[in-house]
Amino acid sequence: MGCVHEETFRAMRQSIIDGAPEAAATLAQKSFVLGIAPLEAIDQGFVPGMNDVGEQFTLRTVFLPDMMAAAEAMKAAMNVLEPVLKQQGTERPCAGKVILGTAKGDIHEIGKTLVGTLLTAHGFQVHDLGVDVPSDHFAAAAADLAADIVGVSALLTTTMRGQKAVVEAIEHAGLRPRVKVIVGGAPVTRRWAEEIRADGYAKDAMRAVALVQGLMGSHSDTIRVS
Ligand code: B12
Repeated sequence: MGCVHEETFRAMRQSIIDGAPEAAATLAQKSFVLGIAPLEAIDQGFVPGMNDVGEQFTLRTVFLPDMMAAAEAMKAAMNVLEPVLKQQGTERPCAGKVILGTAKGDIHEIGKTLVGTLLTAHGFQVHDLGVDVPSDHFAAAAADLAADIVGVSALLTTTMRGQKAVVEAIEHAGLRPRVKVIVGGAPVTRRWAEEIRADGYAKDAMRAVALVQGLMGSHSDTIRVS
């Protein structure tokens, strides 16, 4: 027996594969009426569509314009779902300050933005530096805004080294260990995070929230002990 929303999820996935922003936005709206939680729509409907397009790109059965159209459709869906996700965090006391951005040379923003939205929904104050961010900008922002956590996203194997550069920049600025650096993005692994001495890694946005909550916990522990 399939899930009752299986057909809607399939249509969501297809709207991304088709690169159809209007269909994606309409389906996102429809999810509210059907009682599908925004995160469920993202995880089970829209993101599998992005993954499908990515796989087909590797197999050369779709090309760059298709991937761009898919990203536009994803953004259209997120524009509808994001305000609802964020709303959940507005009345909470600030749980911590997080700076987010995509590593230098990398313009993939969807995953990073989703992590930011979920952190906001869980009461964190998020400053999004955008895409293609040089490592020293992360360090400068961390100092200026007195951030607790800096999160660096990388979707290309070639831009992962930008994450290492951020760890080093935060260290050179004398901000470690107070400021924690976390990393993520499709090619990033726990092993890579350990290798570059990042403070944490998460595979998806929900796990990123748990990671940040954990690090904020250990942060106040450190203060208590010292
Ligand atoms: C959409 C897309 C694009 C769009 C981006 C649009 C945009 N505005 O973001 C466009 C078309 C512009 C694009 C361009 C390119 N892309 Co592209 N793209 C993708 C695609 C299909 C989906 C990425 C995505 O949005 N996924 C959905 C989100 C929700 O998932 P996510 O990003 O992984 O994020 C989640 C987690 O990783 C994690 N996370 C993410 N960031 C962070 C940060 C922290 C701190 C934490 C804790 C967690 C975390 O949480 C997120 C939410 O759950 C992927 C394939 C794939 N499946 O990854 C290829 C892919 C990443 N692209 C690829 C390539 C090659 C390119 C180009 C070089 C193509 C070209 N020839 O020009 C360019 C590079 C441009 C550049 N300089 O950055 C390759 C990378 C190969 C590699 N190993 O390096 C991939 C894997 C496709 C493939 N199979 O070959 N791309």
